[in-house]
Amino acid sequence: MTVIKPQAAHWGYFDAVVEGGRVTGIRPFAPDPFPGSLIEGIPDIVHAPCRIDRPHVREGWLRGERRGATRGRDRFVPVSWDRATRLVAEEVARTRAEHGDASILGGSYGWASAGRFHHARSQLHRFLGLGGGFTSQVTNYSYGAGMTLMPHVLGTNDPVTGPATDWRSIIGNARLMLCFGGLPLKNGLVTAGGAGAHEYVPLMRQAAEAGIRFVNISPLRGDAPDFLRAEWLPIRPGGDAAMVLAMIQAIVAEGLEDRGFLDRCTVGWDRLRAYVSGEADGVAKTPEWAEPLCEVPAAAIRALALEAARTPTMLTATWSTQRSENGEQPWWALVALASALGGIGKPGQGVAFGYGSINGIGTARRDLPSVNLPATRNPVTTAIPVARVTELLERPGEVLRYNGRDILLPDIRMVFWAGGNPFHHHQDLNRLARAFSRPETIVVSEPWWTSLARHADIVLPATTTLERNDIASSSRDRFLRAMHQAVPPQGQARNDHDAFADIAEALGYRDSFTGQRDEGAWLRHLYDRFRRACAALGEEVPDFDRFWEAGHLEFDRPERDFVGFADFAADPEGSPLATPSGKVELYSETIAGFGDPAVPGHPVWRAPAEWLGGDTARHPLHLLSNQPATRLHGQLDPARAARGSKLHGREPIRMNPDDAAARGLVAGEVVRVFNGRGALLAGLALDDGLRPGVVTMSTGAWWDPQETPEGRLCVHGNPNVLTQDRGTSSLGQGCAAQSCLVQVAAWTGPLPAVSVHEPPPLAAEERLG
Ligand SMILES: Nc1nc2c(c(=O)[nH]1)N[C@H]1C(S)=C(S)[C@@H](COP(=O)(O)OP(=O)(O)OC[C@H]3O[C@@H](n4cnc5c(=O)[nH]c(N)nc54)[C@H](O)[C@@H]3O)O[C@H]1N2
Ligand SMILES: Nc1nc2c(c(=O)[nH]1)N[C@H]1C(S)=C(S)[C@@H](COP(=O)(O)OP(=O)(O)OC[C@H]3O[C@@H](n4cnc5c(=O)[nH]c(N)nc54)[C@H](O)[C@@H]3O)O[C@H]1N2
Ligand SMILES: [Mo]
Repeated sequence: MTVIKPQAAHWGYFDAVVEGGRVTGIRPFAPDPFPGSLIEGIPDIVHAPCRIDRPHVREGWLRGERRGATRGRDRFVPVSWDRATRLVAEEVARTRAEHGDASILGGSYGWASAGRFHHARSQLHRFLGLGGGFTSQVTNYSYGAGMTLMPHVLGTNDPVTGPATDWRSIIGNARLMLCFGGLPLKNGLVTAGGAGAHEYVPLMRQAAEAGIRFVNISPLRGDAPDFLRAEWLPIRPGGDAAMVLAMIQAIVAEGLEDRGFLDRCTVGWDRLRAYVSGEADGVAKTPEWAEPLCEVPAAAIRALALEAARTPTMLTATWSTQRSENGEQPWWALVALASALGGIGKPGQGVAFGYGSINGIGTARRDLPSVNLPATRNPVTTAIPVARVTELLERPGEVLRYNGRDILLPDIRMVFWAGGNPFHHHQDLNRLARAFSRPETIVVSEPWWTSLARHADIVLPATTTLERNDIASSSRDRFLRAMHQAVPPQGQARNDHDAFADIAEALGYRDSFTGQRDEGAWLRHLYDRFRRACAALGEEVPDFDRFWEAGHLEFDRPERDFVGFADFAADPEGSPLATPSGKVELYSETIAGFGDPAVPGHPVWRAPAEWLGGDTARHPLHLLSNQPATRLHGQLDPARAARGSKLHGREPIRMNPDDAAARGLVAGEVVRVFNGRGALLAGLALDDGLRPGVVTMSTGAWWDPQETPEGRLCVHGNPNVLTQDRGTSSLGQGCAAQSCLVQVAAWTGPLPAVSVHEPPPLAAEERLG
């Protein structure tokens, strides 16, 4: 018998086709104009051999080896749920009693799954928060530097997270769109919380048909889809701030800046102008100055600047352009360029980030409350910027400078992670693994044997969304999805909520954790809250039973196109920004007051330490580790699309044919990619749409470290063994993964097998329950 169940993933809504208790296929969500192909991997992962079938405990940990290097190499002992529950409860209680609540790291950064009640990180925060608190993490890997900067400059993160000026407003009003990092189609496959409709592809096609001229300023030609017919300026990675500052200089030199806008709506223009003109430091930031830095010809920079000054222009940059050393600067410079052009607040003009980074930026959204598990209070107030996790473990008792504050780093004794994977997301994985040997206990909840689960002491097997009921919802979308349980939990997997409820019971607070509700009661409760909040906004939505039966809700598109900062630009005194001056801060007294010479009060050019403009003697290639087209981060790596993309089972590295020829490398062969931090094996793919000197590898191949005659290698191709682990700056402390130099050579040794999609070595099951 075939059963169809409505479901959702970050990579789209779908119907699950269920036969004989197994998911055998999926059908795309009918209203979705561009469902993408990632959803087809669902059956592969729900029934994958690397599902965690039972709770497990690391053998050495059971023997009492707490701190030390065996983590990640040990065997695992299968145990009962009762035993695992007791062990976790005892460890939480012991750690709190001996070392205090702040010694538990529960930040648990990660994307987890689409359903909002069973959202693993929210459940974990509730569990740890009600139990006394935990050290947390703030900001994110996506745009951590940008989101710390923008409140100082624009008083809001809207141009980063959305709402951003609608594509329809761009289509109707812009004639030129400058895209730093391009508008890569692959990134629109996903929306956090689930996408009912992938609307950005049709909208981009309309923009091309409307005759807007696109310029793709990126090391990769493929970052702009062919249908945009974009001009390609193959910029040197990390050179964006120089190019943008030079555009401002070129505009000022011709007297083309919008003085009216600058006077009415900004502060600090005089100081920025003095910097770009060279009055301040004797160096005029002319296109000729910028050319050797960004390697875009001076004539092209000047021509583009003057064209933008005479044409309705939209500016955008992908989020990755701030995921590098000094990543705050190109974004602040773009806000300054948009101000000089006077476009902020005008339909289809100004600046917004991420049109090419995720589905839902600039597309119609609900602007209704989301269906989220309500947050509980965390009695511990210590939180680190998320990408400083290794430093947190490495230097307890020391100080981390972030956004003008000093954070005293606590001594972490226990790590609890659910719904994220630092061995996917973090940089310099060999260093992270060393830092991970320091805590006494690491608890991980995961459906799959990811690299993080392999580095845990206690492993709790979690269900996937297909094994539970839930509601999918995203503020970047205009749908709401009922997710019906499609198959029974696989093996002994359990929902995070149920697992944490039992641990809470052992610790004496089950009822406050569950709120005395089960899954069904929680879904009704969350939906009813949502419904009441909608009613308060004048939006009628059906009751829970009708929603559940229908499988989804669809909300109308807003009638008017959203234009960022329209009210402010029309009346800067009446609708001021939430900055100290109420205006766009091209000079920020606040940031200047932080006193870091690397991040002065206005946007500047600061050369990265690691880039093609620096010391390239040993590692002459710039590695960009961008988002994968074939999966979401580490998720779906065992599924068909990602598997099919690999070469000899390794993640592809893309390289310009000239760089390959210079090294005697041929397409399809396995190569060794290395620098001072690590090494990996990859399959070589040639691409003449890559700027020479730049190589790219997508993130997400599960880390598979093995000892070989050539040293320790990730034999599968996870680029995070190569990336550097340092903050963007003391301001944002964001992830700087894109500033990374490597070398590539032929691999002549025997080819080690990739073993990471199989379960790790197990010891015999424990007898005593
Ligand atoms: N080099 C480099 N590194 C990067 C980036 C880059 O550009 N370059 N990008 C960064 C960015 S922007 C991001 S957002 C991060 C992403 O990093 P993460 O969000 O940490 O990556 P995911 O693989 O999505 O991890 C989510 C994990 O949650 C698990 N999970 C899913 N559902 C459930 C559930 O219901 N319960 C439990 N317990 N677990 C569940 C999944 O199996 C998966 O292992 O990576 C960052 N890392
Ligand atoms: N299919 C798929 N889509 C995804 C994700 C996924 O895992 N899979 N992850 C989602 C997440 S969590 C996030 S945060 C977003 C991230 O979205 P982005 O950060 O925008 O994605 P990336 O692919 O890392 O970067 C886009 C392009 O920027 C270019 N670029 C990199 N460095 C530079 C530079 O210095 N200068 C210039 N001009 N260009 C540069 C690269 O060529 C790269 O291809 O993607 C989301 N979308
Ligand atoms: Mo992200």
